Amino acid sequence: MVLGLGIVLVMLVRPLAVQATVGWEIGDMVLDFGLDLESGDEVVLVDKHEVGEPFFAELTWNLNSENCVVQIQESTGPDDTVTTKNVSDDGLLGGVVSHARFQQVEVVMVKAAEGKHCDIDPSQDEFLVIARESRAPVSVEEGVSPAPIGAVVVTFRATTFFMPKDVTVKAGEKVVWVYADGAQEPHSVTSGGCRVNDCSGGGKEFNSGLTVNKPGQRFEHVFKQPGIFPYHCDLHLGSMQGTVVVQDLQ
Ligand SMILES: [Cu+2]
Repeated sequence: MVLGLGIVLVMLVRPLAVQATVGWEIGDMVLDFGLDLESGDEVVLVDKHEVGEPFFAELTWNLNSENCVVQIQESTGPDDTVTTKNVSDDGLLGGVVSHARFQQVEVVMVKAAEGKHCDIDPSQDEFLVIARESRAPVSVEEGVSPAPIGAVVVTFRATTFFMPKDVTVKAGEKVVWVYADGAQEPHSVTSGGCRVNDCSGGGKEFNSGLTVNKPGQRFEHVFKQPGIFPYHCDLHLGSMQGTVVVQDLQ
């Protein structure tokens, strides 16, 4: 298992007020990082001057600490007035992982709340992922209306595999797998169980293919029939495995 590290793009506003962010490309905003901020500290994670214009951003995060405040500056109105907003969960991913989208983002900021210490630790499964373009689901089944809110969400990361590993849903419910890592290492969500490292014959029920490789990307599948559905990642057979248990509606 290769531990792929995303490009960490952090500009300390205080005290390094003019240090530019470097190392990322238009269209890719990747964060997988630890932060340690004292009260009043603020980190700018995206600087629009690197892009040249306001951009779309889709945020996915899991921050256990209420000491950390995520904010965006968004330009609105005909005169592009910049307003600062606290980022809060829009509920799209059922609250299992927080999610938000913004259209005209100038910068994304993480601050330590007043009088608090903001400590983000990826090894504690805390993360903030910012995709600077809309990450559409990589697979949408025919005849299924998009994105019912309340789907069961499984996140996966290069460092912590599928979380939670095993989920239980009712027939007809959707499971959404969210790439919540900055590693940009391809993964798949492929149906089928494995015997040790032999997962051959999988992919009959569902298969994302190796297309899930950007933060915020999703793969989703509606489980219509009751049953037990083991699945795995085609590239990380030994470590990335999980099971979806689908219960009858009765
Ligand atoms: Cu994988």
